[in-house]
Amino acid sequence: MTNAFSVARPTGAWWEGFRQRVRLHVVFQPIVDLGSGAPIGYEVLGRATALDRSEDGADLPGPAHLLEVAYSRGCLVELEQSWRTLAIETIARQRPQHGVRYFLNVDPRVLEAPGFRSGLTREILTRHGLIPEQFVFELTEAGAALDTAKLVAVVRHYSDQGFGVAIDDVGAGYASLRALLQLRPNLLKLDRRVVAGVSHDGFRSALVRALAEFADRTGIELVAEGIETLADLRALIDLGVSLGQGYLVGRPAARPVPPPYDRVLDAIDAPLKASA
Ligand SMILES: [Ca+2]
Repeated sequence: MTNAFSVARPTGAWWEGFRQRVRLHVVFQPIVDLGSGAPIGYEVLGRATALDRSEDGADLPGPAHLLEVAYSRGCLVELEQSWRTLAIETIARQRPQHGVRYFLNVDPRVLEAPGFRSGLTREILTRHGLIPEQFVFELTEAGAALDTAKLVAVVRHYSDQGFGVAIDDVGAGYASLRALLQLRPNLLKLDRRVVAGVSHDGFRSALVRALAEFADRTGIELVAEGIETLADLRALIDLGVSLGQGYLVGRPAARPVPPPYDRVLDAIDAPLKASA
């Protein structure tokens, strides 16, 4: 397999130019226990803002697109590490809440990149008095580009160090079911495109119920992503999905703060609240 980095590596000048024009930062989106509202963790999302918008003329592409650009320029490791370091520094400053985990997105292709150094994240954590057990790596869809043996190695690489591992965007890509069988992750994140409309689509709700049962039997945690309506939230609780994330649950914020989820629970019918 050809390695894009070996060709693109000399374009490190692109990265320097990028860093001069762009401010990188991170935001935190809560993941809650849908029944009680207790936050079990926060997904850390990378963001980028053009420093001089007039010069740029247009908004920067979203994080996923930016990662693709960085990959094509041979700078995936640099971008991932920058966001990850920012995340860890921000978490360390906040004094992490007890029992709360931080979910970091990882593009599995970084492990194949020449600039990648094993154990770096752990070193940064140690420097800040944090431990791997407080963190979960979400393997993104880009992992489909790697073969399964390599993905299994990625999972082992992280779980051997004590990190949790989640498969991200389950249901969005064709490789997900196969990946699920072979990777044996700690956690599944159900893609928003599967979740949206679960309240009024019997086909969809049957699939979610089956996955919730699967998660229950295997001891895997299941998080529904992209919860945006009360009807879908109500349906998810009814289907046995215990954890969730989305604009209705809590919006991304500059700091990891518990969302006002009580108000959302209050909006759910009282009989259902009692049964949940
Ligand atoms: Ca994610």
